[in-house]
Amino acid sequence: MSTVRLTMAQALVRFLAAQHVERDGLTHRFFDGCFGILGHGNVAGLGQALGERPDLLAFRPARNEQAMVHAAAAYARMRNRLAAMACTTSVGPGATNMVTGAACATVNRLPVLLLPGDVFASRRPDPVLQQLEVPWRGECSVNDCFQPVSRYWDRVSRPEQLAPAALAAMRVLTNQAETGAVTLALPQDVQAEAFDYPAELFERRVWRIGRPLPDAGALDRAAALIRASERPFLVAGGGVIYSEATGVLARLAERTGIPVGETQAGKGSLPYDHPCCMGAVGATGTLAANRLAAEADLVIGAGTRWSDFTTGSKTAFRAPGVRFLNVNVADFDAAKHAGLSLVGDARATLEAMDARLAGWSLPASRRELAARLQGEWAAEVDRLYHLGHVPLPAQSEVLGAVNELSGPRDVVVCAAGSLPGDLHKLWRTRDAKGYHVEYGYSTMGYEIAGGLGVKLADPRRGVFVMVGDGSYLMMAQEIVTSLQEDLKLTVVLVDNQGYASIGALSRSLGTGGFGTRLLRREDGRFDDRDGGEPLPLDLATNAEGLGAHVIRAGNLEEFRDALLAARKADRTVVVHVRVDRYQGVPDYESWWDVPVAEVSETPSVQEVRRAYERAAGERRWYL
Ligand SMILES: Cc1ncc(C[n+]2csc(CCOP(=O)(O)OP(=O)(O)O)c2C)c(N)n1
Ligand SMILES: [Mg+2]
Repeated sequence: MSTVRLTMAQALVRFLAAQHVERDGLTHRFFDGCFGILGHGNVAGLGQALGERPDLLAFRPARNEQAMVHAAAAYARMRNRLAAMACTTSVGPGATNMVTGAACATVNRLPVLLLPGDVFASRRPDPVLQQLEVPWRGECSVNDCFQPVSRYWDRVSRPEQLAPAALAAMRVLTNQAETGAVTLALPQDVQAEAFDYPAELFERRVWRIGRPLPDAGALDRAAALIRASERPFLVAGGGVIYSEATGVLARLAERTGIPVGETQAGKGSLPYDHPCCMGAVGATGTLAANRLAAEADLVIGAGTRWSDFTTGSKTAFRAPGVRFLNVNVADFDAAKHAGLSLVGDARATLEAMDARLAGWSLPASRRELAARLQGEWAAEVDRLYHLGHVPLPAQSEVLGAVNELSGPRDVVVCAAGSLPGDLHKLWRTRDAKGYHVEYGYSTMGYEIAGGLGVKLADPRRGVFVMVGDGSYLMMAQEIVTSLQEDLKLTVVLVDNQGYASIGALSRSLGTGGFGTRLLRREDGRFDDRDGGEPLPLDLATNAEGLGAHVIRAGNLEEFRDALLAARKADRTVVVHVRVDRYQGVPDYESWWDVPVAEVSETPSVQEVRRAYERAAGERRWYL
């Protein structure tokens, strides 16, 4: 057997460079590079290995470990989970900074390979700098924190363990049902240790991503359910986009007339003006989708994990005998809501369904209803895009301007605050990859880092990052990385001086917006009332300091001009615009379950509690 003498870190780099995936006959490399921040724990191990062989795996230094995992997750999402990035860190804080990123990737079912440095496997110098000692468990380190947020977790405590650990990691990363964050904790002494690895480990390896189908019996039962339904409604989730099922979905919907609502990850499954596209469904849904959802007798979920935002906390689907039918590559999701479970690839399964539904379609009256609702919704979007709100514009107008002035293949990126809900309702998606809102974990700080990952995955597309002032303050530093990597982003910094979304939520719950405005502390209160002295923040100047080309827009007209000027800039642009904090987009016959205090001294809370109990009484079990 031929062997190669390498350090564990060198062996890992060689292995990663040799991994490929194949789907539908197309084969390409799985890893496009490695983000990292070096320190003790990886500088002499993986750092040495990456530095020695930049031809194998490109190293991309980042500014914050959490951010680099977001960038990696966004990259994988943009590549429909067929490619990924690795992330290397030092021990201790560098490592645990990735925990939030790992959770975010796992919630969103996106492959990222995390390589945190770890304390010495030998334990000879213990406790090393940044080691958190666990008095009752010698082999525990902070990297054990990654276990519940990873889909596979391992610690490579001997160099030869790399072979099984790396193969197990690849199985999970490329498994469409199981994928998410995969963590290989790498003790720093082992990274630098040499071993005679079998040469076979480094040979080109192709992981085949199939298109599994449910069994014929399940497909027959599903077709019978649909044929027997009078008011079916289909909910398209991220799985439709990842499996590239948008074409077959469009055909199926068009032929049968089944209207389609979209989740956050599934938005873009149909172009916004497709006759069956009812847009967003659920808590942040459109009136069109929510009306049809409410009366549906059969709800077909395709590639969705049924989050509470999609189901309106189990109030969106209201028909007395409503049944569910779930197409999902993961049986975990397919089984939800006591649905008829179709475990399979979304594209292959929808194709099989289409064939079984030959000759069947909904009566013209259902299509007419959908067309009328779609038309009414288009008018509502137009209204919100052009409110003429003064003196400050409304956020919906800023969003509308970005939509109208971006190209059909450009991508909008967002994650937390009031923007995701507004985007879900109002963004007119023209391309299956044009809408990128992280709303599985809704991580403040994902926005700019995520935009970086999107641009890296497809540099030919324009990338518009829409970020609130709160999220910007949490994580803006990857602007620097975008300059370093020459990845131009257009960042729209929507400044409403604080956490407006939570302020509005708080006011709706009777708690007056407490703690959600950026105010100088005044008599111990942090209420969201007018008055109070805002903190002297200048985020535009902050962005300038990070090297971005900054444009300050004082009103909507200037904002539109700024977007046009941003096109000509040769590096990342930040367009700063103030919007009216209190001019939100309404909800459309939807509800989201946020528990209200059962007892309180505050009359407004008592009143909201009574309304909460009434609304909560409408919740369904879907058993
Ligand atoms: C890391 C993280 N911390 C806290 C939250 C809870 N949260 C959701 S939105 C929000 C405020 C966001 O503020 P900003 O970005 O200014 O957007 P706005 O609400 O003003 O639209 C907070 C605190 C979160 N989603 N993520
Ligand atoms: Mg804000």
